[in-house]
Amino acid sequence: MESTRDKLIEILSNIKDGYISGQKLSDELNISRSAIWKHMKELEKDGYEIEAKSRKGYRIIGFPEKPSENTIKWGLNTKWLGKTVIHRETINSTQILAHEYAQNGAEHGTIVIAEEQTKGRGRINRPWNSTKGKGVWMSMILRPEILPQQAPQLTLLTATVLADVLRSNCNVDPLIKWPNDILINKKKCAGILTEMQAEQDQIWYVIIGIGLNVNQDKDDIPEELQSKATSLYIETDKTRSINDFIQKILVQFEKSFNVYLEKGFKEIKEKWESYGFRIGEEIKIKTLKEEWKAPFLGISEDGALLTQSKEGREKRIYSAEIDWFHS
Ligand code: BTX
Repeated sequence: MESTRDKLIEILSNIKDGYISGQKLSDELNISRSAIWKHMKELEKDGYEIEAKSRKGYRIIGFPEKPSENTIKWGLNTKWLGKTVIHRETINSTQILAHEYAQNGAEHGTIVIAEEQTKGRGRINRPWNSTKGKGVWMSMILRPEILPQQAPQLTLLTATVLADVLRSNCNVDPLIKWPNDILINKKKCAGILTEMQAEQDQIWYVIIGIGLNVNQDKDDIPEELQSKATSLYIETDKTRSINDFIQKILVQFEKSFNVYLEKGFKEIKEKWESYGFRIGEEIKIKTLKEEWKAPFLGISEDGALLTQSKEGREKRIYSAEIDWFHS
């Protein structure tokens, strides 16, 4: 159940202009005006900035740095993405909780975020290291009206969104390693995991998980990952607001998603290719049956890697081991 404190924050957050009087708050929350005043003092202790003006009332002018449902929604400039935010301090995986919410009918655009994941996961159940408070660990629940076979396009779209946000805000040069790793200086800074529930020709829901390393320093990254993982702090020597990143990702995702629905995959594909790591270069490909070298030509509409077969014919690769760092 929502506590009085949560209701108070919600009411204050929803006042875009002006103030709300102590009397009105006390009526709405059914508590005394002195209880309201005590709550305000508690909020201030937690980093909320509250302005109290005589004869006008109260308003919030600043939120604490730490992410919460309210801090994420405060000033978030989206129409449908992030209108419902589910936030947890610690959780096994935001994907697992997002599946539960989605199965119980959570609306399109609901997001699930956590400060810390104890069982963050990557593709094929690989572990995703999610240091407490140092990164964006978020899952988005979407109910897109597209065919199940188009869902991989959403992963590629998400990769372009992350690359755009990093490039425009952090003065870095991100590249996307097919299909979905975001690299900075050849090390992985973010990963994307797309999971869905669908029937033959209908998607029930898609969950897009984003893991973005923001403020980890070298010691936060497990030793076995140090040669291949990085964070924005390691790359730029600057700590950044996690809240701010979440909002920027949500705004950019909503924009790109709308472009995708209106115009199809073409623009997203072109953008993806503009960020594609080693596109146009020769790569080493290894499938169950064979191993060969061929140029990386781009991606196809269904998200496959376009290359050439040993015989030089165009070939789509859906899964293979690729030696990205040597050719
Ligand atoms: P992936 O399978 O492409 O990458 C997983 C691999 O990446 C691991 O095997 C490991 O080598 C490496 N790795 C693990 N943790 C990190 C890290 N923090 N930074 C860089 N490399 C790492 C990528 O899967 C998809 C990751 C999605 C994570 C999000 S977080 C929110 C949501 N909840 C959840 O459980 N997963 C998603």
